Amino acid sequence: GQVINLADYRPTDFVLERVDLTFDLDPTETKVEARLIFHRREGADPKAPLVLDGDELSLSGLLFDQMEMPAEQYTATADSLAVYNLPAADPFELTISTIINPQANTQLMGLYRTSGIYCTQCEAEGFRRITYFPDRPDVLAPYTVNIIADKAANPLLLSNGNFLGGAGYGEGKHFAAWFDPHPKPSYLFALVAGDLGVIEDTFTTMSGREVALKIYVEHGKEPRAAYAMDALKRSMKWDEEAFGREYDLDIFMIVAVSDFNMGAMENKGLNIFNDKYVLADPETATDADYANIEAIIAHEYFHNWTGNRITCRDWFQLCLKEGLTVYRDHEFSSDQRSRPVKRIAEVRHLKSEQFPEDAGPLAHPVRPTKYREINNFYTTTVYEKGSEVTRMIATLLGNVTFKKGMDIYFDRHDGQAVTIEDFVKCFEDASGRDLAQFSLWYHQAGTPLVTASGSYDATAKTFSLSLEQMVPATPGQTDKKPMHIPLSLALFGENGGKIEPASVEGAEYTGEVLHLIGRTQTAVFHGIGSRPVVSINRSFSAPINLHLDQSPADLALLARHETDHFARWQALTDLALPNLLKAARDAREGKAIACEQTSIDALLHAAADESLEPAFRAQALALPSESDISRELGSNNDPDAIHAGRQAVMKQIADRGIAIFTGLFEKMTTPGDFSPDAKSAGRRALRNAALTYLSYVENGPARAKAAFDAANNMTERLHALTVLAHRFPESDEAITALSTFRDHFAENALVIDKWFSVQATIPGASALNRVRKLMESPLFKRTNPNRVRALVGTFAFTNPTGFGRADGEGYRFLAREILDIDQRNPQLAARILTSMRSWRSLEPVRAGLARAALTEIERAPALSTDVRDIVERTLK
Ligand code: BAL
Ligand code: ZN
Repeated sequence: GQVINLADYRPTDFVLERVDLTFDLDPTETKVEARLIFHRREGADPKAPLVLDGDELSLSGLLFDQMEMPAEQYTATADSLAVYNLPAADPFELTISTIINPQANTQLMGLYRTSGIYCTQCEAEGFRRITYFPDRPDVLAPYTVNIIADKAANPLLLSNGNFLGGAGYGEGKHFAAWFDPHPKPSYLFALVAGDLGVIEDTFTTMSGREVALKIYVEHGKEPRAAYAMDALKRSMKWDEEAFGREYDLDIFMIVAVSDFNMGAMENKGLNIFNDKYVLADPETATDADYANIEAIIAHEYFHNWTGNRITCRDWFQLCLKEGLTVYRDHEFSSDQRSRPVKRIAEVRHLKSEQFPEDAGPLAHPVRPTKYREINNFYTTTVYEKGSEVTRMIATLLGNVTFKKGMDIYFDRHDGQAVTIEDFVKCFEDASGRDLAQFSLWYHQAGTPLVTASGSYDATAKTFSLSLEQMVPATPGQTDKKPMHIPLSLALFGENGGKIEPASVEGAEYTGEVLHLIGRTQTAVFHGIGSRPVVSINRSFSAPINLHLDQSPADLALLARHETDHFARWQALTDLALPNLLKAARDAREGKAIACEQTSIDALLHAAADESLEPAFRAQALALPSESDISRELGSNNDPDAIHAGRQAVMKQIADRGIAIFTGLFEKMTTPGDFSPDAKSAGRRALRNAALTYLSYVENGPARAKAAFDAANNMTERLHALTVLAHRFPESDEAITALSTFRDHFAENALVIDKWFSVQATIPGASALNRVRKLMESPLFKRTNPNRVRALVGTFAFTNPTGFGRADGEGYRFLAREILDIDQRNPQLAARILTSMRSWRSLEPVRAGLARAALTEIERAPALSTDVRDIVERTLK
């Protein structure tokens, strides 16, 4: 794996005009014939050879314009095919034959087998495992695909685009032909063959065309695809209404498979999904599952315009399609559900996943400039921070101008492979604003820290807000320039009413957005009649860390009166956090832990406030997680102390709020038929939060056990099981509930994943032995990525006291597992290994043990490029 640099980008010497693929499918010996028509690009070196990418391929035939290619005119290796003496200008056809083994493909990249069906995953560089090809996103062509296969085993033969026709093919075989008229890069190629069930529907587009919709799942699972179909139709409608984007083929297909590295894949007209993000029913899916399905169905569908019609010039531009499409799916979910609650969930996710990445050894810009393994750049920085950057453009320009910029983008670049610069230019043209400084968000890694302090002058009736920004150093970037930071900001009076300034000096302040552009800047608000309480970064308008000293009383005022409910939640979090940090420090020193009362009262006030939606109240009650606390502490972290401190704070809140929690637990039921809508989900979330707190007061498993037995939906059942297992792991109630749950759902892989995850997250040093034992269970399947993530991934990512136990055994365990997984599936191994990214912020003993485990991985022979890249960057 050598380093690829953005600066080295240049277009191909040859233009690909057409692709004609024929697959003769066989589990271990699939014959692939690729007929490719090329011509030399105008102005390209007339002597340059054509060099195609391969990966573990062997060439079984090569024709030039249907004639055998002389051996001296090409060289073929497992990872490339170079062809010499090609025409200077005329088009020519190469026919490339390869034989591949889908059954042996455990990497799940290229063409592979899962539960008896054939499927593909080509992004980013999987197509080169199928045939030699210019496997890069700026090579776009229309594809014809012919699939030949045994008819009984594979009644279904699918590929991208529109169905051309099919027929028998002798000896029990049949074939089907597909044509995709939209030029596409190879990473969007897909093929599926096998025997699957289907649910069908139609969608009539805004111009009146009828599109056939099909979702394919394993036989018998059809009813569980109904919600995904509903989400798909809502997504198609929303993209027409919100962005004016219509679907462009006669058919849109989704196939759900059980072995998949990613969440899902946006292949043109034929999305392939991890079945976790398709299948749901009231009995087996949680509210979070429903919300994820809705979001991911939408995300992949939205890629049809942001990703497929307009794609990336090179993989450095990954955020061009991912950041933008995440932004679009966030907007969709916000419109379908509660916008502030969705925003809170987004920010929680960003802070718990992306902020640690940006603060650690794996930090990289949203638009990186170099990589060794592109698979390792499907990160929360590219996706979630990329989405935040798009969101900031909308905040800076306002929604109307933002949409105008999007229209320019769609008009100007349809059918092209473009860059972030092309994208940003559309918004400069729409607004007349210079976005050069703003573009640093794409190029500078690290979470900016904004330090703010306000002072009120009663005589002058002015409020001065001093702001200072600092972008921390990150690997390869030590000198940072000041960024253009849009801070949504408002002032509130002592009575809770909003104060409108007469004018603002020292900073642009338009539409309640303050533009911070200097390293330091002071904004003076005039006409302020009484001391204001300032609310900064409302709706989390910029992905920054904010330091602003506010008194508990001021925060409590915002928690009650902010009109932006995200900011209310932020105020509650800001009230809780110092208590949690202090509790962690006190626990470390063996001191008694006591909470500051204002914070508890504000929290309980929000919990009991019936004018607030239940989903919001549940978010308010979910305190910052243990990893949030360690991120805030920053260094010298002891996971046991953080855990003990947080538990003590929970207990104090529970003791004081017992009446409120008892009331909520009784009242927040959802009688009648199950409905996954956001409102009902909010009631369940609040009821579950109450159950958690009550387990601290009652200190016994009885209530959770009763809730487990009485639950008529997975959200409450799984939560009750979690409370039992996490709070009372040794109790008979927990042990019985875990085995009842396992036996009842043994046939449902997605529920069994949950059963593994609940146990992987039981706090404390004994978790490791539990995980080891679970790996010996007949239900544990090493070849299934969902199962490995559910047990090993969840343990490493979300069990700080179990994984980070003081003797370092958790880290050693992970090292061995990574080496084992890497043999089969490097992408999966590398992803789970990123759970070690914050090792330097541990206290010295644990940090030393973590380093030793990482070093053990680094020294192992025959590491994949994926794992080598992560381990070396993590240790550097
Ligand atoms: N493109 C890979 C999966 C996704 O982000 O949609
Ligand atoms: Zn995506």
